Amino acid sequence: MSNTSISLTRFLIEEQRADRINPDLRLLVEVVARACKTISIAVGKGALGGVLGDVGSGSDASINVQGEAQKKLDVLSNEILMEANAWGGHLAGLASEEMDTSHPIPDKYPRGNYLLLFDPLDGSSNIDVNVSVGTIFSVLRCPDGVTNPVDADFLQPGTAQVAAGYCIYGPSTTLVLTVGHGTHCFTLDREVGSFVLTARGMRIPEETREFAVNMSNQRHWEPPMQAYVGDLLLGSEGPRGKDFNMRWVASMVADVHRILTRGGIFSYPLDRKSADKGGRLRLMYEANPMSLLVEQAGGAASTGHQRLLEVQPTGLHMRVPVFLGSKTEVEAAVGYHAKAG
Ligand code: AFP
Repeated sequence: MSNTSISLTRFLIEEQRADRINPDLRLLVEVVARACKTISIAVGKGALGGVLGDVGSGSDASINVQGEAQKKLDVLSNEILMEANAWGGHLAGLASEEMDTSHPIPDKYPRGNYLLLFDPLDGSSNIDVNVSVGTIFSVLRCPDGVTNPVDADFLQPGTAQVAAGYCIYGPSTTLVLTVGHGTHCFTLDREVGSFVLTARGMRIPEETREFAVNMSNQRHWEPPMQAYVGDLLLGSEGPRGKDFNMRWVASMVADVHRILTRGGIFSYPLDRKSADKGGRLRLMYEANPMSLLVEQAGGAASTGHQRLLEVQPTGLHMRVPVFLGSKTEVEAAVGYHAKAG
């Protein structure tokens, strides 16, 4: 680490001096970042830490509110984030993708003005195969006058987020953060134990030749998505007039990180398999925080029909179709949906 490098702590203090965040939000981000360092250590130990695999098996398997088998690291990461955020006095309540309902801060601690939502370990199908996973988080204001928040208090559109970010546990551990004034990237210096600013004001290239989608769902997609991806695959011989490449990690953090770094479009559209649920990805824990980060980096995010950040949530675990990334390409995908009505 050079003498001129900017730690996350320094970055946040400077944001506070510039009146872009207050001390409580600064503390909140620091506490989440510290929890992510602990999760990073657990993820990094892999099989040596005894944390791979599912919680229970067969009829004893632990199933979360999403109907998915819980991994040991899902549970551990959730516990780390819950414990780290309980006592600081900056939060009024928490909600996690792994828990059925929201949790107010326990009575024995002071309560603050913020609500924190998180997906403790996104991409958990990749844990056991040593592929990047990550933590995603979103911060909302607790409604005025509410001291004991319930689920309904969390149901605010993505435009109401005051901060959002993710931490990716890959070859390096990287925290990507917005407090509403650009999207910034910090890399964990493992020897020092500190996040260091490595990209200020990330910008997603407007044009791209790269798309990310789970192609195995193709036959289940609706006609506009079929038409859109069909034209991408035709490449230079089709109406788009250029060849496209495809990438799919199945960890949203990894796919979005690539897009924030070099452009691209990420999509998880509505398909016949997930139509009754409204989509595959969770609005409050995945789509909203990622959409804010992407918009703050000059990209766009849509359901195909509506700006994602303007979707009014109807439940904590609501799901939505997602198209996000390079602006021109997201607009192209939305165009196919508009044409189909
Ligand atoms: P898990 O955390 O259950 O593995 O889900 C990951 C995820 O929500 C998102 O990170 C991926 O982009 C997407 O699901 C992968 O979905 P498919 O497994 O259907 O490709």
